[in-house]
Amino acid sequence: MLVSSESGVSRPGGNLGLKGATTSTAATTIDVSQPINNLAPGTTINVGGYVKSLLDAVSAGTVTFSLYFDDVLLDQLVSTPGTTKVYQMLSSPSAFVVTGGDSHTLKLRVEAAGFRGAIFAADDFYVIVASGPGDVPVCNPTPAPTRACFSAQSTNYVRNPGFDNDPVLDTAMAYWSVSQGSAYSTNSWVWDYAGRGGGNGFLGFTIAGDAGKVDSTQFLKQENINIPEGAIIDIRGYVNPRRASTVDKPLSLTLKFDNQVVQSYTPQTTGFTRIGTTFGSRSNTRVTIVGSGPHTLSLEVRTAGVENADIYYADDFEIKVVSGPGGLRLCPS
Ligand SMILES: [Ca+2]
Ligand SMILES: [Ca+2]
Repeated sequence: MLVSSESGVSRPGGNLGLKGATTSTAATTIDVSQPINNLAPGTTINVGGYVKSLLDAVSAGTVTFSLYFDDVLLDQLVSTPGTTKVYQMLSSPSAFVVTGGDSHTLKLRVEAAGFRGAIFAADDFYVIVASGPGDVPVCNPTPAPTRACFSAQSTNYVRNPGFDNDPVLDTAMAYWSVSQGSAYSTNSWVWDYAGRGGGNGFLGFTIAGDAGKVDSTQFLKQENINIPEGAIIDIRGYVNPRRASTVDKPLSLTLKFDNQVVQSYTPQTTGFTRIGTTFGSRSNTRVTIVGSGPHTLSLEVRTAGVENADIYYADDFEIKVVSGPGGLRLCPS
């Protein structure tokens, strides 16, 4: 394994992070350690740091991170496809009491197998004294990051994601809203053949005549999505453009979360395709939640030049939290 300090992997608030890469797919282990001196026995400390797997989400490989203080295993994290490229906290489960002499070692062990190339990044390690020997309080104490887990909804954060009838609101457009430029028909709505694989999906279409050719954008939105600031999400939906985009008849479909563009798609063909963040081989980055919310998912579809026609279908939106604020790992479900 080759490790180096690089700028591209730093957590926010710094310039560099540690990056590790393998030169073969063979199983390999690397220890990254630092001597920690002048900690007397009986001192109580909080220990932690942040790590992320850099594997592709489709990789069969795994990375295991283990955090040690004086060879005591404090925490361990095994990468999953759902959390790759997301920094997560590795930390002591509770304040740790130092034993032995005054000289100690903080160690991160990284074990990887089955993948060649960049496999991990690590940053922002800490050893913070909570109390001195004999529980003597610390003058001007520094708060340590708390090791809570984040209780994400196990279900999709998008309500009525497939445009099925909502039993409470009794409409297939429950929780969704539409606004649009003048070329779009106000009858753009859920249709029972516009779904992915059949069934219900949203259909946007233009009105007849020259008015239907006007350069117009339709906004399909779901508001009131509550996810805390700093959490990281995967977001996706499926869209089916009903024509290819051309110079004189442009068509583009843009998925956004609040003001962040997740992905913009200019179709060269028809048919359902996924639009969103990293899934499989897609390289789009995940979305970090900005602001306290509530938040808005939107699909913006711009069309021009084609009247009285189906422009696109949309279906099966999904938002899943992959990390809580501050790199909190998800609570076991
Ligand atoms: Ca850094
Ligand atoms: Ca559907």
